[in-house]
Amino acid sequence: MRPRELARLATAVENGSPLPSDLPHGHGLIIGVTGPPGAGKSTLAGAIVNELRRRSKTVAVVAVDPTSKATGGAILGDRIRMQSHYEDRGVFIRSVATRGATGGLGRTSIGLAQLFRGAGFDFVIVETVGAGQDEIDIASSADATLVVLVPGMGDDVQAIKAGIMEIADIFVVNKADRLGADQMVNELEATLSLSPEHQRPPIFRTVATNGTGVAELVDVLAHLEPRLHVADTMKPDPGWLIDHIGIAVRSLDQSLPFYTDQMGMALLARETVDHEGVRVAMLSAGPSRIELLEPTTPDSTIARFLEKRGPGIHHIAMRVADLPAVVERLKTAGARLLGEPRQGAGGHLYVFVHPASSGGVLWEIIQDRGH
Ligand SMILES: Nc1nc2c(ncn2[C@@H]2O[C@H](COP(=O)(O)OP(=O)(O)OP(=O)(O)O)[C@@H](O)[C@H]2O)c(=O)[nH]1
Ligand SMILES: [Mg+2]
Repeated sequence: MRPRELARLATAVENGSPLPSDLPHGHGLIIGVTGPPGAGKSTLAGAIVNELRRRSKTVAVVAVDPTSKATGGAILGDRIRMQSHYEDRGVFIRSVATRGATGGLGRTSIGLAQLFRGAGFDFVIVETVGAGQDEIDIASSADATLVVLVPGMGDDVQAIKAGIMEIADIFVVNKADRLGADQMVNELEATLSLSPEHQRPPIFRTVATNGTGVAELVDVLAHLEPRLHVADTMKPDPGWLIDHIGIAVRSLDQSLPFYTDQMGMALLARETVDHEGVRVAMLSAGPSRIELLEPTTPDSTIARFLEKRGPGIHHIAMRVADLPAVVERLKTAGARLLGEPRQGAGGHLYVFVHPASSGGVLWEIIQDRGH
């Protein structure tokens, strides 16, 4: 994509337009960079860009500037351009001002990040200030979030802890050239020591202004695995999420130990749905769930399924952002729906699609609550 075309699309996203429907997902990684004002986030972003370019990686930067679009973007742009990326096609910088954004800063920056990832950049860095809802939203859409702290904010660590500790995948103590860097690292380590070892984010020290420590940080970024995103919130053709997979079993008691004891999945609920002639066990599976279904009457749907096809996957339930739109497309394509969308016990809309239309699996499509 040409820079001018990309800039035009970015402006459209900032103004609330959905992403182009033919935009590919892209292979790149989205990296959130957040922390208190003045921590050196922009300088660090610039240093990371330098290091990534040195490794021949392309990178886009989204900077959320709460104060002024003109100066914020210019500052970040200058930091990076100063370091000789002016006219570099492998770098693309966009700043978002609070006032320019429609539908929330978080949403806008996520949309921009997805746009740049779709445009093919290897990395997309999203800079935001603080630990508010926007940062949490961005963190949940990013493949990793760097939290940038600086020496001398000891007491602040306690204060910011609540919001920021959960979203940090990597801590960076920047301005390590200043007094108190060791103490800052120690305090962080002390705070983190409360959580299990394998869940503790690594801590890096950097001097963003001269690039010290940045290569080590980028080593980690370069080896990140893309995260499975729960919500690609700005996908026009809604990002979908498997809500649960329904599995027909002859006996819950015999089947459950595999899931709970051996797989180590949490049993969320067990219930009997009399009017459907089924006993259900819900298990947690990350953002999704596994639903085990055991028939209680010989004429129930599950009993008949077992008779015909034996134990196994009975249905897949998918959550979508815009159920009416999906139903519309299914109908237009002549898919076989089992009735019209109806309301479930929780008030949500859902519809079933016959296996004949889906390649052999019964699909349950559910309207996502968040929309
Ligand atoms: N001594 C020292 N100064 C630094 C370092 N990194 C950044 N700075 C300086 O800190 C100041 C703030 O840097 P920025 O990169 O603008 O910080 P920021 O976190 O992006 O700031 P906001 O976007 O306004 O929240 C600038 O004057 C930088 O030159 C560092 O590692 N050491
Ligand atoms: Mg900044």
